[in-house]
Amino acid sequence: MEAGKVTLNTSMTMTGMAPMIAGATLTPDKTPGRYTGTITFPDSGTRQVTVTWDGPAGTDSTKFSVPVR
Ligand SMILES: [Cu+2]
Repeated sequence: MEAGKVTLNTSMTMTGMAPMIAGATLTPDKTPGRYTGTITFPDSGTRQVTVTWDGPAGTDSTKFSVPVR
């Protein structure tokens, strides 16, 4: 499947702080259907990750949580 433009956004809710937001644009890997990107987090903790894609099949997104150590 060709997903077109794929972006990844993360946010972390911390008490007493504005949400920490970080994002990246993903690029196609050698394996079809796989995308890679690099992102750096200044601290550890659980991130809410949203991946959005925009391609011939339309626009959609998915959300999940990732622990950062
Ligand atoms: Cu944080």
